[in-house]
Amino acid sequence: MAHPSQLGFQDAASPLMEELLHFHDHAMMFVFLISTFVLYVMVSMISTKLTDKITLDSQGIEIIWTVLPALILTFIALPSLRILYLMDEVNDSYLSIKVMGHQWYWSYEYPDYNNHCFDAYMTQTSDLVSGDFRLLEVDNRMVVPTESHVRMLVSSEDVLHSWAVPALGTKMDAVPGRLNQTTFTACRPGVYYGQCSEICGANHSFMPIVVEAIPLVNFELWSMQQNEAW
Ligand SMILES: *[C@@H]1O[C@H](CO)[C@@H](O)[C@H](O)[C@H]1NC(C)=O
Ligand SMILES: [Cu+2]
Repeated sequence: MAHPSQLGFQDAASPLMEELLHFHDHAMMFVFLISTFVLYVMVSMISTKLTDKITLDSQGIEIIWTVLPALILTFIALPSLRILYLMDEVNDSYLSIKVMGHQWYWSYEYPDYNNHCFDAYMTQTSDLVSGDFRLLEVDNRMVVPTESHVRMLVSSEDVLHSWAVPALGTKMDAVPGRLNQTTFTACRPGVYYGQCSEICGANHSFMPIVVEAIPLVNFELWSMQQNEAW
């Protein structure tokens, strides 16, 4: 989760999020270079030394300020497209999980694991135990194995929702009547928090997402326990 008054992104927990962070830094480099340059030019123009009231055109500088921005835009667009298509790719996945948005909770289904399914409601503030995060904990976490491709099938039972976990670089709109897919790979064990990211009604802020990534052996144990409880 983000820590209080955090600036910037959460640490990446999936290869895709790592790519996104790199791209963000790459784009910010141009932003800072251009802002600094423009500020410098504006400040220097306060003195009249750099201006000339009889200049009508200047071929040389016009070529530079046309070609250079075009080059910069290309250097931003190409990596951006690369990540866009990378995020669209759903490789052979180890397991699929179907998540449905509801007003106002998420429900999960594991078709590869005996159709195990459960709802995940936010833990009320009065039920929190010490160390829990207010408005972020749920009663049933979505458990996944680490270092495995997980395919999420996302849809909604009622209105638009969006299933998003920032640290995993995942965000997929849940549209009623439509099924969409996205994928992530958690590279290390951990508990990752997210929230519904499409305004969906009165309790939109109270349907958080908790992904618990554990090693595959522990995941298999977890799924066996769930089946016994069933
Ligand atoms: C699925 O998600 C992608 C990417 O967000 C989007 O372009 C596409 O329209 C969605 N498909 C459906 C059926 O909603
Ligand atoms: Cu929602």
